[in-house]
Amino acid sequence: MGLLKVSIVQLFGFVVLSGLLASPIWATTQYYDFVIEETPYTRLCHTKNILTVNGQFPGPTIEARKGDTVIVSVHNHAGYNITIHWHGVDQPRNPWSDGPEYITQCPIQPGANFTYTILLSEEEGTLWWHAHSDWDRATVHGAIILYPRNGTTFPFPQPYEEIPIILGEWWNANVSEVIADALRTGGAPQISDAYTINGQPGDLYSCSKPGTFKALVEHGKTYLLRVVNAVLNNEIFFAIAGHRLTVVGTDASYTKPFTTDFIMITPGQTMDILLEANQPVTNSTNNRYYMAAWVYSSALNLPFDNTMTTAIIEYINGTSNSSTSPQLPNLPSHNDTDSATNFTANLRSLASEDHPVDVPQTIDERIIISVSVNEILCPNSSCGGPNGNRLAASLNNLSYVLPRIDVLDAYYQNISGVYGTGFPSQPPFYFNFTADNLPFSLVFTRKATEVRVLEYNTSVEIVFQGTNLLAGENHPMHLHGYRFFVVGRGFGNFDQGKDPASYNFVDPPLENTVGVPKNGWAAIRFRATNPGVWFMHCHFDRHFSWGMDTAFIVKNGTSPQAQLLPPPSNMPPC
Ligand SMILES: *[C@@H]1O[C@H](CO)[C@@H](O)[C@H](O)[C@H]1NC(C)=O
Ligand SMILES: *[C@@H]1O[C@H](CO)[C@@H](O)[C@H](O)[C@H]1NC(C)=O
Ligand SMILES: *[C@@H]1O[C@H](CO)[C@@H](O)[C@H](O)[C@H]1NC(C)=O
Ligand SMILES: *[C@@H]1O[C@H](CO)[C@@H](O)[C@H](O)[C@H]1NC(C)=O
Ligand SMILES: *[C@@H]1O[C@H](CO)[C@@H](O)[C@H](O)[C@H]1NC(C)=O
Ligand SMILES: *[C@@H]1O[C@H](CO)[C@@H](O)[C@H](O)[C@H]1NC(C)=O
Ligand SMILES: *[C@@H]1O[C@H](CO)[C@@H](O)[C@H](O)[C@H]1NC(C)=O
Ligand SMILES: *[C@@H]1O[C@H](CO)[C@@H](O)[C@H](O)[C@H]1NC(C)=O
Ligand SMILES: *[C@@H]1O[C@H](CO)[C@@H](O)[C@H](O)[C@H]1NC(C)=O
Ligand SMILES: *[C@@H]1O[C@H](CO)[C@@H](O)[C@H](O)[C@H]1NC(C)=O
Ligand SMILES: *[C@@H]1O[C@H](CO)[C@@H](O)[C@H](O)[C@H]1NC(C)=O
Ligand SMILES: *[C@@H]1O[C@H](CO)[C@@H](O)[C@H](O)[C@H]1NC(C)=O
Ligand SMILES: [Cu+2]
Repeated sequence: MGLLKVSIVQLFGFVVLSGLLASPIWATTQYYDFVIEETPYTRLCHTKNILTVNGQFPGPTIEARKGDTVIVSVHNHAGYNITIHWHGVDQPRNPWSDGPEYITQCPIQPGANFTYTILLSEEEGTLWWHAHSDWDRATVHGAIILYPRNGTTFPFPQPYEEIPIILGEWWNANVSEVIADALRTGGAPQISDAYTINGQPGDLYSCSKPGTFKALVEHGKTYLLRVVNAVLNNEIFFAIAGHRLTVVGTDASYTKPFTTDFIMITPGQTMDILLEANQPVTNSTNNRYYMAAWVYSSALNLPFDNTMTTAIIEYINGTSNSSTSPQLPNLPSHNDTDSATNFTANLRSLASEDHPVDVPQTIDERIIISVSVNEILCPNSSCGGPNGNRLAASLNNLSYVLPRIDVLDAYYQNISGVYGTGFPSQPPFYFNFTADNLPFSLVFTRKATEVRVLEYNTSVEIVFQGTNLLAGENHPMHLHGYRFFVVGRGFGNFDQGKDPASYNFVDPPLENTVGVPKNGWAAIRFRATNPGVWFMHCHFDRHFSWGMDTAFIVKNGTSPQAQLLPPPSNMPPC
């Protein structure tokens, strides 16, 4: 495709959509209706009402091509406030449709509706959407599949078929009550009862065998697995018995293909994986293979749901023998940090001529953020957390509190008293963040609603520094409105003098969620060219609920193309 042709299209090819948004002529617009409902579902021998979209769990898949626009009308027919987030979509200049409750919008209240405009730009591969209010995303989520633009192809041979793999986490209890109870008592939330693949726990759980997800494959064909980790509180190891996995993309960005026996995926991340159906089908006992997933638990001594979810790959033409169990894959042990680290280190951007990278080589601002699980003092020592205190979590020792009206509205309309702009660019106190034993006095944090303001076009580096306060563990940090290059990761304390020398500026992965290693650090870079209010938070929902969050306000630039779009007329009121 000639450069000249592209620039002509860009010069002359814009059509006006909804009177506001310009869109190139090769792009199309898709429309979806999402009805939020409470729907009875039976899993693990229990029937309960769950929140769904259009009665489905997982919810409907959105399919589009790179650069398209997707319009989703959300109608709330349930008894809950709700919002929807389009996870990993940059939404250029359009934070109005990003979704996080009390950050960019007020919730869609029962009986109300809101129409989201999802502006796709550079994303290509797999993303997902999920509720961004309380823990509603446990059941309100689905895949977003972004095909190459017409006239372009995958940077790998066309797969025969695609298989979505959405990993979820299931409670027999009412999920709203699980988090509400935890926040009331100050203790840790009740752990889940199962993990799910495409909504099903699978054969190894009680009452689950009949519904187990099964993918039929044909010997000799290659399949594209689109894996989404929609689990709430845990990182996951995933593997398929008898097969190796070739990772070709993550977070809607292509990677250099690499072949592995298992993947480690954090909540919020997606992975595109080629599966070659290369096992023989000539005998009757081996035409079915389990795919399986369980937790990678980086923290020592924290209780977690250690069950295993499975689904089945079945070769057609083989003889199915239902009295023989398929083989199980070997998953790394729950505490195998080496395997998790080695896997993650293999993720590299494709960085080809057709998929170049544009890593900021120099930065205007480095922001160092300590990431901690904390306590808040309970005066009567009778809260449910450690030492009779209340569990909390923080970034740079501030535990974020959601305001009563959204930050975007307050910013846009200049309403004072909603948020402060004092989120610090450094941890307020330097200590040996990852030491085995830390003074107890450091474990406390305080609540605040502080954001950080960035000038348009600032080249930013963020170093997330994990700490060993209460429990060192991995934290999947997610930034809205941007994808970022993960230029460095390491264990121990980040060393400003030494560590940047080992950054990868050649082919770092482009992600929207980065796993910050347990008792370690991760460095990301991006250029602040998307004006708006953009949430940043840990994608473990318990940490998110405890305040491991902040937001960036990126100011308007000078040209009209560097400024916020106007708000839609039907923003939900508070
Ligand atoms: C969950 O519990 C809350 C609070 O008790 C209740 O209002 C809600 O209807 C329950 N949700 C479902 C889906 O049953
Ligand atoms: C959506 O809500 C608006 C009020 O904000 C209302 O006028 C409209 O009828 C609603 N549409 C539907 C389909 O419910
Ligand atoms: C994309 O290509 C398909 C088939 O090649 C065609 O049916 C479709 O109309 C094209 N869409 C656009 C927006 O050009
Ligand atoms: C079935 O195929 C597998 C894999 O090739 C082989 O290891 C096994 O021995 C075969 N079993 C029988 C009964 O032929
Ligand atoms: C199915 O497997 C069982 C147990 O391994 C075996 O006894 C039986 O002969 C098999 N049936 C067929 C049709 O292969
Ligand atoms: C990891 O778990 C295994 C048991 O599954 C245990 O033997 C081993 O000591 C653990 N390793 C660490 C570092 O805790
Ligand atoms: C991880 O990678 C290192 C260095 O490549 C290697 O020495 C180690 O054995 C690997 N560990 C695991 C568990 O794969
Ligand atoms: C202890 O204090 C907390 C508030 O800090 C309160 O919620 C709780 O009810 C109190 N418990 C008792 C037993 O007084
Ligand atoms: C920080 O703590 C780690 C782990 O306990 C220890 O190995 C390291 O020596 C400490 N660093 C300093 C500078 O004290
Ligand atoms: C965090 O702030 C609290 C006070 O709000 C203080 O008690 C604590 O020592 C601080 N911890 C760190 C690690 O800075
Ligand atoms: C940013 O630019 C838009 C479009 O020109 C304008 O409406 C808005 O007031 C500007 N400032 C802020 C804070 O959004
Ligand atoms: C629902 O949202 C409205 C508007 O922000 C708020 O006033 C109300 O308290 C919320 N309801 C619940 C149950 O959180
Ligand atoms: Cu976390």
